[in-house]
Amino acid sequence: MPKTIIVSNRLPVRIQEINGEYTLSPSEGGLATGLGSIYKQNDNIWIGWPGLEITDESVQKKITRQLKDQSLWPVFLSQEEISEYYEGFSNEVLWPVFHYYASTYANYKESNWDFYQQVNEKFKQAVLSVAKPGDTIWVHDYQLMLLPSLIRKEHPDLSIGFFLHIPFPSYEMFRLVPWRAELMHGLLGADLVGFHTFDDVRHFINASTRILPVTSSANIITDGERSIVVESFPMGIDDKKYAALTRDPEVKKDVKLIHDTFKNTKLIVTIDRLDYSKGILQRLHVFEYILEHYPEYREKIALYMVVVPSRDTVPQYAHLRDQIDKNVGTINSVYRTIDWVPIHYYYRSLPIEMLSALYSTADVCLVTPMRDGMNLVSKEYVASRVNNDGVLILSEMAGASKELIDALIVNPNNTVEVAQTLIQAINMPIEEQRKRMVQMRQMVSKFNVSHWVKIFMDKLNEVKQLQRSMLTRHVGSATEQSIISRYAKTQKRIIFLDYDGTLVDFKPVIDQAVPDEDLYSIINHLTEDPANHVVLISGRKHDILGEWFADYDIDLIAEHGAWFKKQHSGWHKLPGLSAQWKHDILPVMETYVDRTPGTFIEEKSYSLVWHYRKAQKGLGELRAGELMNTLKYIANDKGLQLLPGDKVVEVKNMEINKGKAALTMVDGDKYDFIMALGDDYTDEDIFKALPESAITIKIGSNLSAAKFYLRTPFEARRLLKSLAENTFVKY
Ligand code: GDG
Repeated sequence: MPKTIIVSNRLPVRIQEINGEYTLSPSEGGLATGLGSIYKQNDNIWIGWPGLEITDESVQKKITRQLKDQSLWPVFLSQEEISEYYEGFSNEVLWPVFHYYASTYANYKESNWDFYQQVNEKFKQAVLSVAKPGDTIWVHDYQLMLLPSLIRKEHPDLSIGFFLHIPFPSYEMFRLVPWRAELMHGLLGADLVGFHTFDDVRHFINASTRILPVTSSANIITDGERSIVVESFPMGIDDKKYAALTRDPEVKKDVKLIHDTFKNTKLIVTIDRLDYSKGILQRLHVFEYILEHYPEYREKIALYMVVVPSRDTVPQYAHLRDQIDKNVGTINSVYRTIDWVPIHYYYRSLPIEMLSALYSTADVCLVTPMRDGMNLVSKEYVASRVNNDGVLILSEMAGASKELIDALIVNPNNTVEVAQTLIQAINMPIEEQRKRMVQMRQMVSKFNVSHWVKIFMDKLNEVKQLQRSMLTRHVGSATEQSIISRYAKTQKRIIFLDYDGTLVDFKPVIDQAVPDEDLYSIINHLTEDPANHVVLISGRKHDILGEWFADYDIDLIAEHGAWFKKQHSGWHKLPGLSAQWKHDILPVMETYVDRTPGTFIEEKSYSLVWHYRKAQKGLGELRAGELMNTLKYIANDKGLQLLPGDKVVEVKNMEINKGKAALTMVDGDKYDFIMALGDDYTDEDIFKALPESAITIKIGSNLSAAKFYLRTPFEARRLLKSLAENTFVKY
């Protein structure tokens, strides 16, 4: 039975060594809870580092056995690997860059990168040792960005999902990483790449198309033949667990203790891992600002600050810890009184019961990271407010702010704004608290962690099925044989061929894409058979097509169907067309040429085309969108059609359409073999217009209304050659 393999840097267990014996206890992290429903089922497995260095092989074996009983599979790492791959590359390169701290904290060390690759390889080996065809792999987070491609290389058909728990930065940040192309390539080995927010999705798609030769359309990245779907899946928490905790006797005891201690003070709670991205120092500054500028709040408020030890072997984290100690000490020494301490600071991990007691008693939860992928603390606070009171202040830089819109949203860099918001929170009337909290609780409950797991896995299955159904459409040797045998049995055939991108590759300068000897010989071979009627149907200008193909036994349709030319006779155009509209459209297009270096206008009899193939990457697409928007209304009024093509925007008369043009050729005549090859948007009209029995083939991409696809003009020519070899009608 196919299984699911979860892969993350850490396994969801804590291992403790007591007198040579190892005990395993489950970790309480959100990921462990959320995925618990999956990895404990069937033969599913979770692969990861167990969290401590174990060098002795016999101990490794013993622990492996213990873990196996819990569906866990260890990847043992040496101290050197941990410090170079995890502390070095993951936490001193990726973490700062992805949290917009590149200039302050990123340290691009070659040896860190070497170890990052080496450890990703090690994880690959672990995956390969358990993966079977048909399995689904779900890779988590920034420590394993190379893994999807490493696995894909060995098992091209596996279903691979990747989820990034931290933000994906804008291209301008990501490009700073010396190994950005390798990292991006690593991720694109996945079928589905998930992020917490839509902003991350946008940044990722943008970075991918700038760094690698891939294209994107909406949320799909096309890398050669593969389509990778990119989507946001905001992670949730186990809300019921937090609500249930509030009824736990242990928690109730802690709640009473907190109430007694903070009888006459409003309690503000903050909980974070030790990290510069969490804005802990900035938050202390806000608190100090209030005590200084609003003395009436002294002795009326208290900050309960829990900082969970994390990564303090990394120098920047040790330094941050010292800074926090110092600032808390200064504030407390300046403002404390005999029976009031402004800041209650704990540098340790608290038992979950105490955490729950704090969540359920705090009047305000202050969550002000400078950047955060999601931030689960904010959701845990909401889930713990079973009486629907309490106020959440949330940084707009946390992914959670996109969902918890009823929180008081602040910019964490704005000390005065955060201070005033804190005062607003302390004084918020209970009705308003309830109104906001009810909305937020509904949100946290509906989009909980099981929902997150479900929608990610459902989407991954859907993507895989979509890819499979597309793969079956590639003209492989079996399909080619069946097309040839149909061809050989038929007696009256019509073959529509688009030109650019179908028979010849695109060239930076359009007039360079001239037909070559090989192409002429293919046409000659095809047309030698009197049963074949070959039609070249292109968006090119009619005079150019005439120049190239007038001497051949083929019909020509130029400018998307504005002009027709039967073999060896003259051109005639579609009746009733007017080009008056050009006077209005041309000046608008010219302003885009003036503003966008590398672009130009091509004028055809009944269309105007703005080309941006040589424009700055990204700018061309942006301006194309703008141009389409600008022309939208005027085009409608004038009966024109706007066509976004391959690095072009074309405006033409509505009546002109390759599909209609192709149909006029087919109608009336009884063809028993109809085939069409095309590569772009305008060819879709042909694919849709032709009868169901037609063989329609898209060149270059598998997203199309066509029945089949081929990868390149080279493959298209090869198919035509094979057909031409069967060129004489078999009676
Ligand atoms: C990364 C991303 C994203 C905290 N103190 C104690 C304790 N905790 C638990 C909290 C919460 C978790 O730790 C922290 O989760 P966050 O989401 O706030 O932050 P990161 O650790 O940075 O997580 C983040 C997340 O991945 C998930 O995708 O949201 O943006 O940076 O669950 O409850 N737990 C206990 N005692 C403590 O003292 N027991």
